[in-house]
Amino acid sequence: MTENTANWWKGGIIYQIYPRSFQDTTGDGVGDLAGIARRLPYVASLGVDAVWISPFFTSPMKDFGYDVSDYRGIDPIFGSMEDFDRLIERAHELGLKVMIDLVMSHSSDRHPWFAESRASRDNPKASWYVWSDPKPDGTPPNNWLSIFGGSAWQWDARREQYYLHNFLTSQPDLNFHNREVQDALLEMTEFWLQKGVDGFRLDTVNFYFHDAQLRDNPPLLPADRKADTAPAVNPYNHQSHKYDKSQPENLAFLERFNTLLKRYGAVSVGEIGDSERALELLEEYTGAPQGMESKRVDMSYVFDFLSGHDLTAQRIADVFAQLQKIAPNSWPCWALSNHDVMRHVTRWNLPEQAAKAYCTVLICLRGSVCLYQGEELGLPEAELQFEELRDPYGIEFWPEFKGRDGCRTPMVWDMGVNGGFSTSQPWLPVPHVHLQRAVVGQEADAQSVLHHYRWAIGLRREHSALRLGQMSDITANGPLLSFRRHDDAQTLHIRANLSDEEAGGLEPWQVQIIEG
Ligand code: ISL
Repeated sequence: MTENTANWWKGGIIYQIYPRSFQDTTGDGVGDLAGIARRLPYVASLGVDAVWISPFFTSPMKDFGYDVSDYRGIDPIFGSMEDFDRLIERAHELGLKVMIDLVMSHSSDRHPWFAESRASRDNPKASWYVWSDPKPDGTPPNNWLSIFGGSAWQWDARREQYYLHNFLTSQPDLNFHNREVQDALLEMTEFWLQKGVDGFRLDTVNFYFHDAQLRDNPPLLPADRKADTAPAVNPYNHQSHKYDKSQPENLAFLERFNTLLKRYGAVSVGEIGDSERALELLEEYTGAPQGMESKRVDMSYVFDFLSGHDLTAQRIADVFAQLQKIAPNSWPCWALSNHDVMRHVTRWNLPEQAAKAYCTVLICLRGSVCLYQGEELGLPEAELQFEELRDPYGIEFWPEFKGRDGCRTPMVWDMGVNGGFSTSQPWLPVPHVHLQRAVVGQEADAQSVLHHYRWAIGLRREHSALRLGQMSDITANGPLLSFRRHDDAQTLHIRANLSDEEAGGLEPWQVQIIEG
C-alpha cells in the first residue's frame, strides 16, 4: 500500500500502462479502461506506487492517442468516463496513485481548436497554432524538421500559410506564446485534477515553446550528432535544436502549471527529449535546493538509459558524474523501456540473469523509476513484418528503423488465446515466444523474472536509503559498478557485476547489496 504522504513520488516506482495493449474486455482486439481496472490487483501486487496510463482521450489515433481531438473525452475504443471513474476508484482502493498522460504540445488536426484556427487568418483562434507565411519562393519559413520525417511545416491551402508540427502533419503544434492557449490547457488540466488524478506525465514537455522569430536551427557536424533520442537514420539528428524546442519561455509556463497542481497536491513527470541539453533542462525544470520542492516539474523523465548505448558500468557511472556536475539539485526518473523504444532485453541482448541484474541496479539508483508493462516478464521486442506495422514512424523509416510497434504488442497474461489479452485478433500480434513468458507461468516459478521484479521493488520500499538517500562513491571498474546509498537511518553498499563472466569475486550478473 502506498503511504499517503505528499512525496510518494520521490523515489517512487511508476508502472506504465499502454492502454491499447494491456487488457481487452470488449473483444475488439484493443485494450480498454475496464481491462486496466480488472488487472489493477496484479499491478498493485508488484508493489509499485503508481500507474502512468498512456493517452486514452478522444483521438483519430494517427499516433495512437498522442494526437488528441478532445482533451476531456474518453475515446470510445477505450470506454467511457464512467469506466475512468471506476478505474481511479479501484486504483485508490488498492493504494495506487494514478498519473495520466497530457499531450499539450500539440493536438490532433481534428481538434475543434485547429478546425477554427485554420478557417481564416483572423478568427478568434487564428494564432492558437503556429502559422507562418512561406518564404518568397514558396518554401517553408525555416529549416526545422519533424521527428517523424520531412519538414516540420505543412502547407494549408485555406490560409495559404504553413503550420508547425514537430511530429505528424496531423499533430499541429499549439502556440504557447498565446496566453489564451495556456489558459485553455490549464483549465483542461484542472478538469482532470477535479476527477481525482494524482499526477501527470507531460508528453514532450520541452517542446511547448518555439522561437517566436522562427530562426533556422544550426547544422550539427557528423561528429557532434547523438542518436540518443531519435534513431541514427533520422536527419533530425543533423541539427542543433536551438530554436524549435527547449526555449526559456517554458519555465514561466511550467511555474503556472505547477502552481495549479500543488493546489490539488498533484505531481508531474516531464518527458525531456533533447540530445544536447538534457541535463541542463533537468536542472532547470526539476532543480530544487535540499529540502525544497521544485517550482516547475517534480520529476524529469530522461532518455539516458533508453538509447541504444550499452548500459555498461562505465556508462552508468558517467551519467551520474554528469548529473552531479550539471544537475545536482534535480530529480530524475529512470526507465529502461517504454512504448517508444525497443524493449531493453533485446536492445542490449540480455540473458534472463542480466535482465534481473539491471532491474536490481535500476531499483538501487537515486531517482524515481518508470517500469513499462511486460518488462517485469523479461519480454523481448516483438519481431513484426512490414505488413503488420501500425506506427507511421516505423513505416517512414523502415527497415533501418522499424518503429515502435515491436514494444507495443499485447501484454501476455496466460497461455490461452492471444495470451489472455483478447478473445479476438489483437491490433498487433502476440508473438509466440511471449506466451512462454506469460504472467501465470512466471507466478508459478519462484526463479522467474517477475518474482525478481517484485523482490527488488519490495527491497526499495523497505529501505529508505534506496528511496530517498544520497548516492555516492560511484565507480566503474571493468564490468563492476559500485556505489553507496545512505541516509540518516542506514547505508547500503551496492556492487554489481554487469557481465557474463566472474569479476571482483562476483558471479556473472550478480548484484550484491550489503547493509552497514
Ligand atoms: O525528442 C525526441 C527526439 O529528439 C523524441 O524522442 C521525442 O521526445 C519523443 O519521440 C516524444 O515521444 C512522445 O511524444 C510523441 C509520441 O509519438 C510518443 O509516443 C510520446 O512518448 C508525440 O506525441
